[in-house]
Amino acid sequence: MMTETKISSAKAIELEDKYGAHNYHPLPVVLNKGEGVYVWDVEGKRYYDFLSAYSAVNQGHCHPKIVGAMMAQAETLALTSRAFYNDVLGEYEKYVTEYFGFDKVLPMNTGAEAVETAIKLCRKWAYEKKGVAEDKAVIIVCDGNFHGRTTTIISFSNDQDARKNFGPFTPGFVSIPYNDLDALAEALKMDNVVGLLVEPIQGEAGVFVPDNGYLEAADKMCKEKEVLFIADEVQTGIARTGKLLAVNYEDVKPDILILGKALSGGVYPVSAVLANDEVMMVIKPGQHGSTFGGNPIAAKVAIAALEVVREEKLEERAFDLGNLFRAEIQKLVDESELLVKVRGKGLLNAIVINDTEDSSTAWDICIKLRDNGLLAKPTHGNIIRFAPPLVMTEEQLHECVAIIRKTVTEFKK
Ligand code: IF1
Repeated sequence: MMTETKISSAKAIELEDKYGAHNYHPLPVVLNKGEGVYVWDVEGKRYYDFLSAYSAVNQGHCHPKIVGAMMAQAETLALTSRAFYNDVLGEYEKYVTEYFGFDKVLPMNTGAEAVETAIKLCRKWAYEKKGVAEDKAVIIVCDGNFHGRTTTIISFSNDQDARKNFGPFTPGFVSIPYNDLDALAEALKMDNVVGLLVEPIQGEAGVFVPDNGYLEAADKMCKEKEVLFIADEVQTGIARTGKLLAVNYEDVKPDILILGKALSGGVYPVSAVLANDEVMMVIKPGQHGSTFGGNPIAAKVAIAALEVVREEKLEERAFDLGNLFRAEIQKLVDESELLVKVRGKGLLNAIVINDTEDSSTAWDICIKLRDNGLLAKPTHGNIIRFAPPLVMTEEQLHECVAIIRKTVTEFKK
């Protein structure tokens, strides 16, 4: 019987460095187990996971109900493609559309695929329903956006790392300042504007929470101009911010809703685009799709992942624990020269470090956090995102706050 050879951290890192593309710069820790709010490294050290795979494991690592649903379906019928029907996709489509209140869902796999799908839907709706001249559609996006890494999506990014030397770029996008209704009003005066694609909270930009009322006013302005409000809730959705969707903090009903990441609890790539028939029915057979989109495993996994959100009251937990977390970290901000502010909603938070964007301070703090048993990673430069699984208990959160406090107070630049 093959004995499992335990690989050392150094060896694992060496293999990735030698045989893997260098498209990431991971924190130097090699994980081999995850359970709930914890992950373990190959040397057996336990950590609190304060990144949650960028908000994909809201339900906690390897949630037994979700893993169980995946295993059961995987040993029954894993993939049919959409060339044929299967007995679980329709059940999932009914469940997820009723769960979020839309007529229909177009199932995909990754967040970027879902964003691309939303862009195609919006454009096609504009040409076929709104009467915009073909190839003239303009979609408004916001400065500082992150919607994925495909060539079209990075075409409207203003992050040089994400777009430099990947041109030529896809036309048809206009970028305006985030959280700026005057800029939106100006952009909506342009001809052929057909959609606004926006993150309800800008995650990668550093957990930028817009002013209260921004989303509702933007949604209203779009509806008045017959422009589709497209909410990218890939990172902010599925209870992460203390509501099922971040847009639920305001009276906002997106025309197109984009979901991903925690739609599967982090066990499997599942994403989805939801819309009402007026928009969704512009797509006809053969006009869009994906080999794995809506596969039986994804369908069963997503149902289980969404059931867990309700059964374990993850919205309420994220809301309450988030308030507790920010209150505790605010005390540290008030005491420490190193911290400028804490911001966020629910359990999507970030601290701004008192140093320049190009300093290594945020990274160095994350290294010390790792040594103290908590894993987090900087977003841009001097901002550290804190996003633990939503299944955390209050006691565990206090322990994590203590680790952050200890690390910050002992930190020497
Ligand atoms: C990486 C960032 C977070 C997203 C929003 C769509 C997507 C994402 C709001 C695309 C994905 C991931 C991608 C991952 C790191 C992570 C990330 F740092 F890149 F920006 F979370 F903030 N919309 N975000 O946040 O979903 O195709 O990845 O499934 O690319 O490094 P995906």
